[in-house]
Amino acid sequence: MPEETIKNINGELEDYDASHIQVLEGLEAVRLRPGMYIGSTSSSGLHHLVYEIVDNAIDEALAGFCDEVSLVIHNNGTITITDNGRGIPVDVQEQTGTSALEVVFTVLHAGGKFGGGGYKVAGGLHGVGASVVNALSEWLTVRVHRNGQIHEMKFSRGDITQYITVVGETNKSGTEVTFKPDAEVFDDCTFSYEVLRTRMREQAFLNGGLRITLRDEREGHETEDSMCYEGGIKEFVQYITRNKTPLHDNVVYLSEERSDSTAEIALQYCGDVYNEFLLSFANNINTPDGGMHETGFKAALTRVFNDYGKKTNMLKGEDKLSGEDCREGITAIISVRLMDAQFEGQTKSKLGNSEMRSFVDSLVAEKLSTYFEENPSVARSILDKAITASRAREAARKARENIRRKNALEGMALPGKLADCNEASPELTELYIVEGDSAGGSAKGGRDSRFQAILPLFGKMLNVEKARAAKVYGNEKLTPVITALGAGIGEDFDEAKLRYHKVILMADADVDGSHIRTLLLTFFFRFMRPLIEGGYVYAAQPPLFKLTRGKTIRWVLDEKELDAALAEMRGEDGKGRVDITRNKGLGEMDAHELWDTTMNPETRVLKRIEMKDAIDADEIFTILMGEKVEPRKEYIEKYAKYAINLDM
Ligand code: TSJ
Repeated sequence: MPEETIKNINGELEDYDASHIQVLEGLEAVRLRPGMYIGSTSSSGLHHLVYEIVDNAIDEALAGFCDEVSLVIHNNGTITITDNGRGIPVDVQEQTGTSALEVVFTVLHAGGKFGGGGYKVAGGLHGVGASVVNALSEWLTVRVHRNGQIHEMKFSRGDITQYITVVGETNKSGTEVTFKPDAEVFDDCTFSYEVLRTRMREQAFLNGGLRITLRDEREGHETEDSMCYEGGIKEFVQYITRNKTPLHDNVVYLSEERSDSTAEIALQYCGDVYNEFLLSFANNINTPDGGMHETGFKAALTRVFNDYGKKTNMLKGEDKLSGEDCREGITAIISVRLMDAQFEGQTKSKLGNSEMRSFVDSLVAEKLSTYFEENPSVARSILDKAITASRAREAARKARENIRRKNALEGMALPGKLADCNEASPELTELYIVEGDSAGGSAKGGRDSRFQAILPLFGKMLNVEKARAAKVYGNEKLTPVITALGAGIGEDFDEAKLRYHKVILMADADVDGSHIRTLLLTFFFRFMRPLIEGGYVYAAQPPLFKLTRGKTIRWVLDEKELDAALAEMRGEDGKGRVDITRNKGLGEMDAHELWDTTMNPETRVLKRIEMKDAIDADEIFTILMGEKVEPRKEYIEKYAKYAINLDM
């Protein structure tokens, strides 16, 4: 706890003018509906607090006044973020009667509204500002090193508990913020080092030359990472393709600066990759739904490829490459900075500023064609790949046509192995995808056939990594999944045609089971991405342990619940003999047990698969199945205890 030198708040409040009282109401609104400001009060919201503060420090770096940001997770539930910038101004301004420091922490949407254009680009959580963090913190302390003095101000749940006070002398400049997220607001106040490291690494890549240091001081977790990438997004691309096989050694880098905006693009093609990996950012904020900058990039890329192909006679006559052909195997990062960024869509994750489309379009059109002229061998291998992609896509289209025709003839034949449910509305139905015969049998016996359908998987799994769409259609294991879901695949995928709104992967809790999950997730990620983005995919959680005492059997989900369950079963004297067996496969449960533990909506635990899980699966997949041997060896050595079997 901070030592609280609380000034006479009541006395001060009497002097407050009307606008000040509104300020207080403003932060009250944040506490009433935190989700409106930080998305949620779960772990994601908690970490947003950190990003919001860090974004302010990064803005100072963007303005050219700071080159180091540090984060320290302390042992007492607090976190400190420090920069070596100019320090937030602490002097009272005549017009407002307050200081920038006070405004930053007490006024909603304060970012960029002070300091005479001090903030060139508005970053942060789409501009909600440090005041939101303040409102949602049990306490927050800010120390500003400026003009030889250390100025300190303190708050509790958004209220000022100590006005700006000089607490010491200094020969440095910068801003230091420490806060303790409010346990009354957040479900869980534990910072995740991994989550913060991933985000900070991304920010270090996006702001080349900026050093971001992250330190964990929590007992038993002591660790530190210091990240600084002089190469910026160029190094970001290298980092993403590190386990793949690049078609060309050097990452292509294109950039342009205008008076009030900048755009930079880094890209590389890999021979052993058939999907596209496009990451875009506006003012350092990820735009997963793309927007104008992405649209401009894609349009120009396709045009440059076709123009170059025609000019060099690699493309003949009427041959034309589609946008997707041109992006097969690409890893690209687009980062733009602009004033008044407009974020659109439900999740505010799409850039709406239309001037960015023409800006990025002309940048790519001009500089990529120059690059191709100057590096003809690189251009040739990239274009070759796009032309191959185009042929494969044509073959896939024909295969799809065939399936469609066949379906029309047979009246949309469902796979023979599918045990369908009676209910027809997809909102109410669930498809369990189960590996293997015996588990499939138990699942069929245990299910509620009114709304639960079972699809057992048979046959050899296809290596999706090396396969193009055309092959996926013919695969004996995946075709039933495609037809059972009924929504098509690839560019044809139509969410509206989905036959089940819950797709539940049920596999054993062993190596093979985890393989099947990785594989199916990779397949969904690459060929039915909206299925994952729409939140339709779940993993069933079969219990890991079986406890037996005499005739009493109890199933336990995981290690966390094991001790409590054991104690309960041993009885009051604690002497009862309880046998623990690790549940190896779904087949070890009979139909009743499977229903009770894993399939009954009243008692089961489902894990919803998020994009992150799919991306992880995809990465593991690339490592296991890709053409590079070294990362595979590393992975296997690292996870040797799971005894991965590579001949799946
Ligand atoms: F706001 C905050 F608390 F989230 C925060 C702000 C947290 C951290 C870690 C750093 C910062 C911050 C703010 N670092 N640097 C600045 N810079 C200014 O606020 C600043 C300084 C000088 C001038 C000027 O015009 O002289 C203008 C600005 C905006």
